Amino acid sequence: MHDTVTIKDNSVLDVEKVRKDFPILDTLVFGHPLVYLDNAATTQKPEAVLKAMEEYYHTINSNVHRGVHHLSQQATDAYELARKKIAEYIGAKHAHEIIFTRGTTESINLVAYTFGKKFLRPGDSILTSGLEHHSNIVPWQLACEDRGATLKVIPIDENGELILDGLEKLLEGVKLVSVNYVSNALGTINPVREIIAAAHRQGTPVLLDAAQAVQHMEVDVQELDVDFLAFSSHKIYGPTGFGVLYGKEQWLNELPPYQGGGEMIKTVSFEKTTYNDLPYKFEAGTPDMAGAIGLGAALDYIQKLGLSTIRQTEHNLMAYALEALQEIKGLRMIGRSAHRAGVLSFLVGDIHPFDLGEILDKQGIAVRTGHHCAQPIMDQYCIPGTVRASLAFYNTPAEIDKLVAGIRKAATLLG
Ligand code: C6P
Repeated sequence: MHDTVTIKDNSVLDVEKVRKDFPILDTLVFGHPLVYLDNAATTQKPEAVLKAMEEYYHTINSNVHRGVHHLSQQATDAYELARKKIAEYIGAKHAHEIIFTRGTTESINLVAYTFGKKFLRPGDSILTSGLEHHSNIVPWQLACEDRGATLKVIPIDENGELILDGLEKLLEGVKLVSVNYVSNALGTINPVREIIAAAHRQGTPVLLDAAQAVQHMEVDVQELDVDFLAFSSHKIYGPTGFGVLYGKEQWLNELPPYQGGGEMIKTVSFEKTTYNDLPYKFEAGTPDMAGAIGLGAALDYIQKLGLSTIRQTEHNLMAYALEALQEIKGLRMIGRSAHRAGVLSFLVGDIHPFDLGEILDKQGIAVRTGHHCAQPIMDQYCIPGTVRASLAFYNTPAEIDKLVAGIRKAATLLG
């Protein structure tokens, strides 16, 4: 059973108009108009996000939750409004279930550390998958090492899809399941509903790494019934260095604090410290106010365009790109799931991905090459890495044509 994403209407974006919102897309690279196809690494920021952050620093910059003075109140209101917007965007029941972090990596580390400390015992295990980014592997390895637990892995097949046949058996002794919604290396959309349902039948919580999902499709934490969810602002048109951890209230209340400092406390004495309520218990120190406000503005922007319209626009572009790339002689798609979002990973003949990426760069085409922080996937395919073109709604069929022409040129030069 695969996750199907319902597209509510068939409307598509006026991409030429939308592109005007992203000033950086007019950049020339080596004399060529930039073709930005590295959106899975980070997306470009619309003017509305840049403006919101600039306005914050120009007009209300001050520390939040600390001052009675006017600016501090205004900054606090803007900051907490952003939390509400984020909660609404992912369908959280309460704004206090949204913890602000530095990104997906920190969100997963927070859960791995605190959940490990509270719940992991020698002989227990954590279940992840063979399709993960390093940031959904290494934090769990650290927690398992620390607690004498083991890390188990859902295997993948040659199409880059999870093999769920043995899932019930794999779940035995598992204290938490942590998988991604969409693979950053192959673009596979994982059947997360099936995984969550199976885990919950055994009373096991699930963390979803949604770093490559929330910008492409509707993600509703209550409908998914997921226990934790992590994503990064910079991959959803917001600023870098800012991210989100969603957790169900009862889970967040059970976990111990992650870092100590200001804001996360209620009272401090040398004898005993008591901790703050959610979400502040997990937010030690002065937070990134402009980051929160920037992400809030990014979500406003996306919602104005319409997530189902974005989804349909990207779906059409993906179909166009898949067909066009497959016409290239010697091109091998890595990951062949029919359920994919955002990402096209491939190799061409014997050309090293890095060499291909360099030649594309000289033509103004930005792609990512290498293992994409997902080395176990590359090991599975016995390859050093891939060339990855990753799409956003502001990309065009004409840009895909340039990518195809660029690859053909590289193949002639290097083949
Ligand atoms: N993937 C890519 O080029 P941070 O770095 O914390 O914002 O996100 C980490 C992360 C976690 N999970 C997934 C599925 C991801 O794709 C990423 C980031 C980027 O694929 C940079 S390595």
